Amino acid sequence: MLTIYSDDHRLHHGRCELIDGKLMPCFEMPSRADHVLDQVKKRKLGDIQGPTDFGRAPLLRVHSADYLDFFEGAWARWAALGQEGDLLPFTWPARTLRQVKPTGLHGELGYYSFDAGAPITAGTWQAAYSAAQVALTAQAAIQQGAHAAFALCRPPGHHAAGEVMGGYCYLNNAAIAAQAFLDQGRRKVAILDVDYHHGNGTQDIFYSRDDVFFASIHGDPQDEFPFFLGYADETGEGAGQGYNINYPLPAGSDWAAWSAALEDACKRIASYDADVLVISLGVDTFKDDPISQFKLDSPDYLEMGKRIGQLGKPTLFVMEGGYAVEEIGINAVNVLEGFQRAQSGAR
Ligand code: OKP
Ligand code: ZN
Repeated sequence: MLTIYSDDHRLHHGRCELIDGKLMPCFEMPSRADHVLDQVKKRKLGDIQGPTDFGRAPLLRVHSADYLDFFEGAWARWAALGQEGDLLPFTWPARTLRQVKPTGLHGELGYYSFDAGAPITAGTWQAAYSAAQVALTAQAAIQQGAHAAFALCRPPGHHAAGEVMGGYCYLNNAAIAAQAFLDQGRRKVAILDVDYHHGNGTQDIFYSRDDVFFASIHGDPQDEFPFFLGYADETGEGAGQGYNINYPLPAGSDWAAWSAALEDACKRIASYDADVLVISLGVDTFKDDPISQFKLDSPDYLEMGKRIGQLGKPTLFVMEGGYAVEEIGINAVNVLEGFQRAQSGAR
């Protein structure tokens, strides 16, 4: 399987995040991608190539021009104020406030974000832009005939909506790739989000559409980030009614519970009859993940990949979360190897 990777991810290195009332070093750190790349090499998954630059046009199919312009220019505005620390939002237009877009930096940042978990640093735009190109390059490989490809994206993307950053995410790599498939002639795309956290951004982007089926298996938002989306009664709206499915699972869920949700999701994806499959591949479902509450073990990821492979669809894997840094590579590559085993078994 081809892997697409860019060193540009290193340009994004947030300093800290607020966890349990304490400022902690960001869990979403550059070494995450290093560990995944190491395993890709060590286990000889296949070729590793850099991204092609497809420009802004495919990003604009998912994100607004105003949002992209703000994100690209935000650091320069912050630096012009003499600031060197990370740029972080701290006020949002919640209920009782107006959905106005202020002209000042902090107001605009609050307007374009939903939490304080997505710090903007000097290199964040370039890293996120390159991650989106990584996803698009892997997507192009599938469009050109590859059965599968791995987009080793960092920063992740599935919490980012059309005009909102948050949850370590800025540009929705999986959504941008899914939209590119449609723009290049595919008629139906299924996105399966296996990250521990609900893919609220992806859901929102495609919620009223029937050309993208979205399924997400995640920690119950009653008690888990992102709290305000990801419930089982969110099934799509308008033309998108019936094309969104959420599987919120309780803390402590193990492979038995998780794989039952996967089985249902796979049956739904099969009956949707997608032309192509995009996997939002987070491995923060791992038992030792420092910010998550599921109990999957490393061999379970082989099974996960195998079940996904049995769908028999051209499949784009897009890296999302996973914070048990030592194991993230093992677990992510287990999914990819499991997928490949299912392919060779089918032939
Ligand atoms: C990004 B991805 C934990 C706070 C967690 C944000 C989590 C973002 C996860 N106390 N805050 O889906 O892996
Ligand atoms: Zn996650």
